[in-house]
Amino acid sequence: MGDSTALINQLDAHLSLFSYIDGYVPSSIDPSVAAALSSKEVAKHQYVARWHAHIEALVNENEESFSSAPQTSFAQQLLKQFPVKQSTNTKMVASGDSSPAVTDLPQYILHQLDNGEEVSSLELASRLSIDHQKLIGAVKSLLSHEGVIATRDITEKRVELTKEGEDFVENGSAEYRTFERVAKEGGTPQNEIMKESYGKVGVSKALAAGWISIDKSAGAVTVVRKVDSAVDAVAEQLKALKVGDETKVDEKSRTELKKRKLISEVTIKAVVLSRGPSFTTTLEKPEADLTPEMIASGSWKTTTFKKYNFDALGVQPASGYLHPLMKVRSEFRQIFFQMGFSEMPTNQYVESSFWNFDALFQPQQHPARDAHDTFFISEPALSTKFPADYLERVKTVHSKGGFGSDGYNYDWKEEEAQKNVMRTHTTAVSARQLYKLAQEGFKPTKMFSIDRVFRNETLDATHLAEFHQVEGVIAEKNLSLSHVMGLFREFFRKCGLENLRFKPTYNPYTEPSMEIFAYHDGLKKWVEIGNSGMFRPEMLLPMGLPPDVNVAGYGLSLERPTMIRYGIDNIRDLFGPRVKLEMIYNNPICRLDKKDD
Ligand code: FB9
Repeated sequence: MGDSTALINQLDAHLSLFSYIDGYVPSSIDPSVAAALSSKEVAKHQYVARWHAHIEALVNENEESFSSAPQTSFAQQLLKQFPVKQSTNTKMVASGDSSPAVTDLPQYILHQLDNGEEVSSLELASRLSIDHQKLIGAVKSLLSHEGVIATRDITEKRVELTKEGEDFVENGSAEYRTFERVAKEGGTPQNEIMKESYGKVGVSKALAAGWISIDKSAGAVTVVRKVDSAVDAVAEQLKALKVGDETKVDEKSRTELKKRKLISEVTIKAVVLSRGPSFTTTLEKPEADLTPEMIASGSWKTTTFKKYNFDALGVQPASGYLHPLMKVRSEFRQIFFQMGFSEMPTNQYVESSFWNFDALFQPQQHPARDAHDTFFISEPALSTKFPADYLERVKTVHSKGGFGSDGYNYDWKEEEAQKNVMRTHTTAVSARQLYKLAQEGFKPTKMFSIDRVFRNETLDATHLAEFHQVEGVIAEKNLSLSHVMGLFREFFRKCGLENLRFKPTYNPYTEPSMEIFAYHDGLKKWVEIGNSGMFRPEMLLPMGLPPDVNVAGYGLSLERPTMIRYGIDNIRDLFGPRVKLEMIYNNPICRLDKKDD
């Protein structure tokens, strides 16, 4: 990566630290650096683009906001990297001094045009030895005064020195430096010279110029001088071109310099200026604001107001951004609401083992219930408030069975159920809501939840210790598996997934249970998109739900669809301290049902 690109990235990063209005103070060299950057380079970088447009706007508006601006250290770095383009005999502005002579550039231009002749912006800039872009800035602010001046776009081919050309001007051409050294040392071992950055080209060019020769007589191959003195014509030519004195260098030499990548031809966009239909040399500063006094006095009728610059960049509103996960969440919420689901309250991460496991008929010795999978809370360690009668029924169905079930036939302990945990699934919330539904009197219900769940799992590229579970619960009399499969099809169709397959699986709280797979056209493979099942009667009947009511549940994550939707393959780039804010700022809108292009 070229160092200029590196520095542009650095500039972009540097500028990204500032929201414009109250942050960044442009320095006096900003306009020059802005001018030095090609629009192609600028366009690639959001903050450089915003800075560039801002500098341009400021230059057009009132250039004094730069002349006084201090040269920030970053500016100095920039300048080293982006030496200001040398137009004909212009003095370097890097040293922070803006062009001393003309303070009011627009006024100066009007005086130049007062003689009725046309003049090119390049000509004016060289006359004033100021940066051409600076002059263009003043022209633009003059153009904001209707009809005062007229401009005609022109392009001019200009020769510019490349970095190496600049170096030759600075330190002499490679061949001349070679000759100098050989002359000073009275002969130099060739391999010594070759170590120099200018060595290889220097020797071949100095040989070609007849300034040196190779002496193989003594052991080491030595380069010796062949002439008493030499003139560094190349450096002279480059100096002439640098100050725009192109006449001093004939076509042949110019071609040679181009071939040696010491100069490059650039096309400069410029304008020819002339008097406009309502030309005047006395510009009255257009009013920017319409004041109550103007209205009261009626002076607004004769006052010229500054034209609104609708191209001016507005103040980037400091706005919030939705994290992609939240965008996908709102997609799922819309789909659930469209399908008549109501949202369950999930604002409690800490759950008792009773609601997280026991209520779901998950036995107390189930592996998921030990600290390897579940985060247990040390303070407050226990919950003690449970609906006593319901707890009894849960105890019974676990230990002895009932409702046609054998149960697990073990000694169910209330103290185990009291242990607080970070909920491992939002199915705990479903259990609470189903119990509430039973207590309030059953009615057909569809509920969903989307929120964080916590599992003490081994971390890898797709697993963190927490993820967002999306869960749907459907409770209806005589609800069958086919109903549910139909509903899953409709749900995932709205997620843009048409081709589903169901694979039997096991969950402690559902029987039958199914994993859901979908063929993902983008990934060209079958993807596991969720898990589901019919909640067991041992879970539902102790709650007091009518025996003919069946309840289906299904769940998936938010992270997986988001990673697929946004092409993120490591969950740490989606969630957590490593997330790049840019990803948050620039991630596109999420339309689950739209085929990702
Ligand atoms: O999200 C998952 N996969 C998925 C979902 C959508 C999707 O959309 C694409 C844009 C098109 C792509 C992929 N999974 C569930 C499947 C797998 O990723 C799985 O490996 C990981 N699962 C998580 C649990 O990991 C331990 C995802 C998470 C999950 C699994 C099960 C449930 C919820 C989340 C459940 C349940 C359930 C079952 C019965 C009754 C009630 C709830």
